[in-house]
Amino acid sequence: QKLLEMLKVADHALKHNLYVTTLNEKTYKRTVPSKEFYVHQWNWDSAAVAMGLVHLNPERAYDELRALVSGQWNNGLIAHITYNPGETRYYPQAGKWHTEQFRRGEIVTSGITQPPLLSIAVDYVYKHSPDGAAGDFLDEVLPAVMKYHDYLKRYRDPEDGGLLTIVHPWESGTDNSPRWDSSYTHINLNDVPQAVREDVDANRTDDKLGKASHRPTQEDYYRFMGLVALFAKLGWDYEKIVTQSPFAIKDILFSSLWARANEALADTLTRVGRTDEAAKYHKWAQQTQEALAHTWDEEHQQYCDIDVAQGRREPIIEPTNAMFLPLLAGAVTDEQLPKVLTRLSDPEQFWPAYPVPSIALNSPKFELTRYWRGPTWPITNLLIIEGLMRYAPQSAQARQMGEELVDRTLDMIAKNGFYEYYDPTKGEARPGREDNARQFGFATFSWPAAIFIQLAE
Ligand code: 2M8
Repeated sequence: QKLLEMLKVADHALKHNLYVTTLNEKTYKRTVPSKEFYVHQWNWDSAAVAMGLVHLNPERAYDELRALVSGQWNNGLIAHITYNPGETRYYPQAGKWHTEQFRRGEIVTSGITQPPLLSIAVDYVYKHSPDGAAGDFLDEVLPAVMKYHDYLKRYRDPEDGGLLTIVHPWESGTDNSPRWDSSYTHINLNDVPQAVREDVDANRTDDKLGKASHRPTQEDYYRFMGLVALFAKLGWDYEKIVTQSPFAIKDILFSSLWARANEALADTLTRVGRTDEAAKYHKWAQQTQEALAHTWDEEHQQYCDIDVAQGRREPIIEPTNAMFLPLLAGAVTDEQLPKVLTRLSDPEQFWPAYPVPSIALNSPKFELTRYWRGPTWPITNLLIIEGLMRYAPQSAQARQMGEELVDRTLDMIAKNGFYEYYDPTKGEARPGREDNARQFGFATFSWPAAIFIQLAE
């Protein structure tokens, strides 16, 4: 009964966050993460939303993904934000990116991307569609998805080593993760133009940047916007950006999704009889699995991101939940598996009442309410669940933990409603602007609603 009620509320939340616009004489339907704050379309949020939506209303899932690929650049980039016209509340506003020359007519985007959940969503939506319903959708979206993969391979893995480079913390999806602390020491705040800092200062308000005590700090934002200004100055030329950015990381979360995304794309292509084209993506998936396994650090018992900015090659040791994403990629070796599960199942680290916190509870950097530096996030739980289930056939422990994580995630969401993130110790919701939550109905967040639907299925 409770479950059915929650599904209705989830449906309501996803309708509440729907934006309908007409651009280039076409109608687009985009589900924004939260109508009260994130008023545009975000890349990996929308991918997750589509996977939930397909169970309620397949047409809306197709619309979501169609809208997501609509702003694709000629070089193949699918941006992290596709802007809704007329909305200026969220910072940075559309004009701050200086991406004019890459826009498709009236569709305005940012210039960076996000973890590549897209093809996983396309494959999922296709598989869960009623018979024969998804054909047109696939014809429309598949070329864009393949072009996006080619973009990622070409510009983000120029050395052809299997791991992808992100050039901005926002590309990781885990904006202010402690994973980036050591790289920040190489970004001199004095190098951030004065005008950029003043712009951040002028926008540091709760409605544009969110409650200060929960969100990334002012200095984080100087760095975020300093990088945006630098990339615009480099004309959004990704050959230059990847070599010159002071922030360039081989990200294990991003790369794990990349491996899984290539498998998913290969799967979709195989299903529609395009086996020859699938082979390339299988190969990329395998190459990334091997590369991820090699990032394992025996001393610290974890997979590591690698800082590759400006010729560096420094492994990053931080106990964040990104270290469990290689499960999703199928990159974990027989020898590594028990070690990964030992770490994940430790209540002092990653398995408190409401796992999986974004950083280990016993890390000195753990902060209960600060965004990607403590709270539990439904999106990373979903990916870790998929990862654990991938190892279920060979590990009873992985299966049991996967099932338990489904239950605890559903319970956490059901108890609170659809918030952006949650307290891992009590499972309470920690919305971006807690004190305003009731007043503005800020709790109506799309991700948790869609993920609730997907997990409840
Ligand atoms: C958060 O990121 C945006 C910037 O992209 C922000 O902090 O303003 C992250 O949690 C990201 O993963 C998510 O996609 C986005 C929208 O929910 O919000």
